[in-house]
Amino acid sequence: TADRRPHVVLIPSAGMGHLVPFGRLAVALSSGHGCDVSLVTVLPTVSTAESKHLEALFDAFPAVRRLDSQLAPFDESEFPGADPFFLRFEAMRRSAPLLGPLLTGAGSSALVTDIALTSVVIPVANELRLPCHILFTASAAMLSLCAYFPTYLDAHAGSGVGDVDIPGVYRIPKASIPQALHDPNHLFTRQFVANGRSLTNAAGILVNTFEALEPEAVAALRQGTVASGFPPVFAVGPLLPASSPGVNQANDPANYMDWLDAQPARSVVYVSFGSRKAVSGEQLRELAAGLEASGYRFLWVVKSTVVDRDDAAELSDLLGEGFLERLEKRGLVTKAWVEQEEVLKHEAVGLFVSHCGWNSVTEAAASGVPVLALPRFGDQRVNSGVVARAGLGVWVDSWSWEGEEGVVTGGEMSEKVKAMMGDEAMRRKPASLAEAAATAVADGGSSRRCLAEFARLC
Ligand code: BUP
Repeated sequence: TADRRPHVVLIPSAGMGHLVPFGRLAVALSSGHGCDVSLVTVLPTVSTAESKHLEALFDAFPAVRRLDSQLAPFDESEFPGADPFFLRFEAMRRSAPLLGPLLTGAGSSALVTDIALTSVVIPVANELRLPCHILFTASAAMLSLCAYFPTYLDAHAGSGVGDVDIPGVYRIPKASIPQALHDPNHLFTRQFVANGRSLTNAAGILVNTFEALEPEAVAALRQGTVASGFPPVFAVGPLLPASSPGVNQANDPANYMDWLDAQPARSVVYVSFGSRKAVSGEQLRELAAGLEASGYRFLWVVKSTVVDRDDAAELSDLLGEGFLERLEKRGLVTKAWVEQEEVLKHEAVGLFVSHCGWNSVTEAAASGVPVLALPRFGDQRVNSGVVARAGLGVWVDSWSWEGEEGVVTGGEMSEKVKAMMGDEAMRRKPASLAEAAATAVADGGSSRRCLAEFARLC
């Protein structure tokens, strides 16, 4: 009936990069679009950051219901040495049949699942006669790669992965294709291809981007140029932070906001490489040297392990003898969680040295802060390409990063930081992207209209 309130069940996978946008979508749908919303959780989470985030989210937004799901037994030793987040994806994929009874009990009217679970959740949804949508938490460029890659593999069987020219989008150079995808037997590749093939069976695809940031990819996906029969694409980004104290874990042991308040406008370089995976000790020390030599102030979030629970290393050991003492007045280094959105919106911040996880890119765009891209793996090189193409920042694509050719040296780093911090003109394009982002999510804007249109389908 017309007055029925839709009940949308969101099924994220693992890792902050996936959980953060799902939480934002949950809040947007429940507070702005008249939906009842449930979020499926699998406990314990892989990282501490995820469990804190969930706790704070449910606390601050009681309208978002929590639906606890279980994992079927799964022998992880099948995949020795695999990334713990990929292993969790696999465990969740194998547990998809358990979702049936859970969803029936919850009385849902539509599902939104993560790309990592797509090919296993769609059959469950079909059985229950529920529309199954996807929230793609990475870029539209990655979505187009995901949609096109199975076709590419079929056409290049046995010849290895080279440059991938995505119809209607652009050519992704071989070096930017996520490393795992060069190995057809890699756990991630098997999941990626299965999910890519199933995309056309989804009811719709939400993607956390906006038209001004990725015009080519959004248009090509919508026109069916990337894959024919592609479902409707809703560019709903940048998904806004669920702004409520605590939701982003506002435990500020380093007092970084006070520290930022005391710095002059646009004087601070913010450095963060996301919530997961360590950079090598050698690279951390080169970065430290680069920041020191640049002469600029900096706020640096250091993560040195794949999963935060394992992170016991001392900063002084990671960054080299005497670094913290020498730079005490100029830089703040923390291993704690910071509220990145707030940091990027702070007027003291003039540059973001980033691994280019997609959430970080959208947050930089929304804040108008130029990005110096230091991608490491996964989709980060593709995202860095988006950053460069959109004029959001600079990517030296010959810089290797944890790759065969070694590390980016302190000298290279400091030169780029100085060039970018010293160039006023560099801020113009990011500022105009921030305006475009604000327009897109405001009343009548493209992202806001897409989300409303999507909510009507639920
Ligand atoms: Br670290 C850190 N505070 O201290 P990405 C991260 N974040 O708010 P990732 C903080 O976590 P994947 C911190 O703002 C972003 O929303 C940050 O997502 C937030 O990178 C999110 O940028 C991190 O996509 O995830 O963590 O590497 O590999 O899945 O992209």
